[in-house]
Amino acid sequence: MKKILITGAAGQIGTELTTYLQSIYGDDQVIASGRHEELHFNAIYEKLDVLNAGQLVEVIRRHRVDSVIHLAAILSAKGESDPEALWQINMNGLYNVLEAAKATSVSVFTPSSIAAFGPETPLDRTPQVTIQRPRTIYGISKVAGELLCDYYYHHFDVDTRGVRFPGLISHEALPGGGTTDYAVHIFYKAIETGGFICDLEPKTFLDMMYMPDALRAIVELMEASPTKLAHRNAYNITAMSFSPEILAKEIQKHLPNFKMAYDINPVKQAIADAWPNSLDDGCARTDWGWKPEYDLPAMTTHMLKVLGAKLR
Ligand code: AKB
Repeated sequence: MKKILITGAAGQIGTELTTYLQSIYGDDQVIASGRHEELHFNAIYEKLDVLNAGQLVEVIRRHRVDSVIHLAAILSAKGESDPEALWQINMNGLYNVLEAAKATSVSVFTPSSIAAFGPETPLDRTPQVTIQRPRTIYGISKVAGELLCDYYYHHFDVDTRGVRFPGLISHEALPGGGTTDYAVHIFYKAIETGGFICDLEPKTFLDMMYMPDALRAIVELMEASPTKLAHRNAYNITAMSFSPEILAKEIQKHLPNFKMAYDINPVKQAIADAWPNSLDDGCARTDWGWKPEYDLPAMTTHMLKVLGAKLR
């Protein structure tokens, strides 16, 4: 990657990815973009709506972009309350990005998700290639998006790359409207109030990853030799798998008075129950050397340290 355009740069991933890419490729090499007038951090910024196909091509050409990291999307729980908006942004946005890539020869990274699996998928050590019959509109958009990336790679020679992200835990920007959001909010509440009301049941296992690993995964996959990549839809990647009660116990090792209560959100619980307990990320490890650095204890220690310094 040399000159990179990020869509959805104000979101949970984009906020940190912008500064991370600037630190590797240089401040002038990263174009952050989004639908807002401007961003609060230091970066070249374009007000850009991914639903505006012509503007996408114009921005790519004007900045001589060679790689697009396409992050603009609506997440799982929010999508269930407005499926039409989700389809518009997630599907038509990706379609426009892939069409722009076909016209300008840029490479494209777009994240898929554990949401691309469903109740018929094997739940434990979920393989790279398996049954994908999700029942959320978000999951359906992710499967369709994976297939679309495959299609543009095979038919139009577009260099498409992607990963199936698990829940992402971070301390810069909050996630919005996801099923795995509890694993971020819990840290804020643990520090601010000493207690947290969790909207998923105590034994709900889901894959998770700390943001530094997620950012590194994007760069490592985009920099991998194309000849090594057997999968152009999206690679399973994971770093840890835990349930709310396990995360609460880990936090209590640092904050012994931390208390967890439960008030289950039925929409989120149904979504989480249909997602894998743990992914098999063997193909990513073999093809491009994927290896996470943060497990549950390391992530918890780091989150509490950084957020503690920020919030106290
Ligand atoms: C969500 O919960 O919707 C996202 C995801 C796993 O894709 N964090």
